Amino acid sequence: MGNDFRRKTLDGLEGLDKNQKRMLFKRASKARRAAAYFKTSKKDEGWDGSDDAPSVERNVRRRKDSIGDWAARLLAQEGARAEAGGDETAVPGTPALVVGVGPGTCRAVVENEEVDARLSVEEGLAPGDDIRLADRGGGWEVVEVMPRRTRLSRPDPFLGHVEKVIAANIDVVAIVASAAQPYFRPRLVDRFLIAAAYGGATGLVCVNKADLMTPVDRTVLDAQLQIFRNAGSPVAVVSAESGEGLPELRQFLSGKLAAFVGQSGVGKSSLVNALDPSRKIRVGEVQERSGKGKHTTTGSALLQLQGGLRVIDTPGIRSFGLWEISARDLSSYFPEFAPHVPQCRFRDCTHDHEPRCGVREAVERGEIPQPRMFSYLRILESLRGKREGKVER
Ligand SMILES: Nc1nc2c(ncn2[C@@H]2O[C@H](COP(=O)(O)OP(=O)(O)OP(=O)(O)O)[C@@H](O)[C@H]2O)c(=O)[nH]1
Ligand SMILES: [Mg+2]
Ligand SMILES: [Zn+2]
Repeated sequence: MGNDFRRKTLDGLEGLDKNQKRMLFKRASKARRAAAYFKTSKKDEGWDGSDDAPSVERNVRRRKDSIGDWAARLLAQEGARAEAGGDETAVPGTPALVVGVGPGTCRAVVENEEVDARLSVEEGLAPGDDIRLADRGGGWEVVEVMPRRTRLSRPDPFLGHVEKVIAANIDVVAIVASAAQPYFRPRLVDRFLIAAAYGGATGLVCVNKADLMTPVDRTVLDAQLQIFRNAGSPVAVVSAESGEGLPELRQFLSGKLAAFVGQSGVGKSSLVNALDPSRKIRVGEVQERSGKGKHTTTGSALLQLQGGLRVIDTPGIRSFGLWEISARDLSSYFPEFAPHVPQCRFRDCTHDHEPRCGVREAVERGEIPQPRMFSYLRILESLRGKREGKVER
C-alpha cells in the first residue's frame, strides 16, 4: 500500500475511540478472511466490487496485506460511503435474521422463511444478528454480519479471552429469577444487570413463580426488589403458572426483542410459553423433559410470539462472568453510587480501601444499600483476580 494512503488513514484511526478501533480491526480481520475465501471460490455476480461495498473481488490479490492495511482500507471505504450518504443497502447479499446457531451453521429467517445457512467466515454469531446470505449454488452461506446495535456477552467459558455473544440487537435483557425453587439470587442479578448495561440493553429484573410465595415471602422479596428499583431497573413479579403479572410483562416487551436469561429451572421457557398461548404444546414438551432434571433448554432460539413480542430463550447458567469491564469502570454500573463519587478524596477511588471514600460513607449513613456495596466489592475482587494485568481501559 502507498505510504501516503497509509499515513492518511492512520490519521483517521487516531480519531476513533478504543471501542471503534476494536470493531474496525474485527471487521478488517473478517474482510481479510473473506477475501481469502472468495479467492478460492467461483466468481459471484452478487459481489460487484462497486466502490461503496467492501470490494472483495478487487482486493483478492492483496490478501497477504496485514490486518492494519485492511483496517486502513475499510476506513477509507467507509469514509467514502459516509460522504455518499451512508447507504446501508450497499452491502451485498440477502438480508436475514439469525434465530439459532449450531457448529458451523446457523438458522436464519429470510423473508418469513426459515433456512439453514453455512458460516463461510469463522464468525461468532448469536440469535438476533442481522446477516447477509448468498446462495453460491450449494445452499445459503453467511457472507456478512452487520454491526450489532446492542449485545449481551460473557467471556467464553472455555477460552476466557474470547467474547461469547449470547444475544445480539436486543432491546431488553429479561433477567429471570424465581421467588422459590430455586430461591432468588440477587447477586447473579447484579452481574446480569452490569452486562446488559455494558451491551447497551435495558436490564429487566423478572421474578417468576410468584404463585409459590407466602405473604411473608412477598414482603421479603419486595424489600430486595426495592434495591433494584432504586438503582433505576424496571422490575416485574410474575407467574407462568397463575398468570400473575403477565399482562404487564407482555406490555413491557411489546415491539421489542428480549433475551430471557438466568439460572436453570427458574422458568424462562415456561414464561415464553405462557406469554404466547399458541405455544402451549411446547409447554408440555418442556415439562416432560424437565422431569429429567436440570438444563432443559440446550440452545438459544429467537421466537416470534403473538402480539409483536420477540424473545430469545437461552439455556440456564450457574454463574456469569463479566466481559471487558475493568475494576475502574465497575462503579459506573452502580447508578446509586454516582451522587457520592465526587465526595471521594481520590479521583480514581475504587471505594475499596481508600481513605475518605464518599461511597463508603454513604453506605455507613444508609444511603446506599449494603447488599449492593457487598455485591460491588465481590465483583471488584473477581475482576482484579481474573484480569490482573490485562484490564481493558
Ligand atoms: N410453581 C411454578 N412453577 C413454575 C413456574 N414457571 C415454571 N415452573 C416450573 O419450573 C420448572 C422449570 O421450568 P423451565 O421453564 O424449564 O425453566 P428454564 O428456566 O427454562 O430452565 P432451563 O431451560 O434449564 O434453563 C418446570 O417444572 C416448570 O413447570 C411458575 O410460575 N410457578
Ligand atoms: Mg428453558
Ligand atoms: Zn470512593
